[in-house]
Amino acid sequence: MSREPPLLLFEPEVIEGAPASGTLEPLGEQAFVLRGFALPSAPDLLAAIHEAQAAAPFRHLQTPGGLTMSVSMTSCGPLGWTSDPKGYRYTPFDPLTNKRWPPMPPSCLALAQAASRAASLGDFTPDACLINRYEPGARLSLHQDRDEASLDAPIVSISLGLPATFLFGGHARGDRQIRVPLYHGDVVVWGGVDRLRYHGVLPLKEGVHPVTGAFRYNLTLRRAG
Ligand code: MD6
Ligand code: FE
Repeated sequence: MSREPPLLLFEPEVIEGAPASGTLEPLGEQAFVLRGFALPSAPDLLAAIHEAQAAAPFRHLQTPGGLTMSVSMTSCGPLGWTSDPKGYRYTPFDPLTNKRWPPMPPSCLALAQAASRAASLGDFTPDACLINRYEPGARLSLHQDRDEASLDAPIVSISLGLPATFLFGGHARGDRQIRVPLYHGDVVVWGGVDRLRYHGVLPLKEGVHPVTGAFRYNLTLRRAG
């Protein structure tokens, strides 16, 4: 049987080497890649990252197991995600500066709401935006996102800069994973029955992106409180 053609969300825009912009690719029943969905907002999002990092610098967090994460992180919005030898949690204050996290930029909020609607996951008002910065070699090992108080809200994840390979598995750590290439401007949205699926990011390959240089950025918006 032939597959349905992908659903067009908006007028396509071409990026070299990347799948066609404007397509909605299913990863699960309630998990999708929205190709190129963040391209129109990319300049605003990158300016927002720049502003956030001036107030809340990127840092390599320690895991409860005592390892240093290869991805550097910061946050914006009312709640920020943090990790140290005592555990993972969301906090209203940045432990590095003891100040509130920088505000969530309107461009992030608007994009998260639009992406959730485009994926038929309903109204979404995130209160936390985790900002990940990958340099070549940085990776994120297989995990579930389960530190949020509202597990019924979806997660919206925006990729900017160098491409990465995203691993998307099942509900058990050992379940088979699919490999999903993510490019500048792609948005992953998942919720509902897929909300607790294991996922990770393979080590970032060396490269130079015209907009972000040697980095990949990922913004992950959640309802944490
Ligand atoms: C990343 N993303 O793409 C890491 N988590 O850099 C995540 O860990 C993630 O993309 C939950 C939902 C979507 C994600
Ligand atoms: Fe995650």
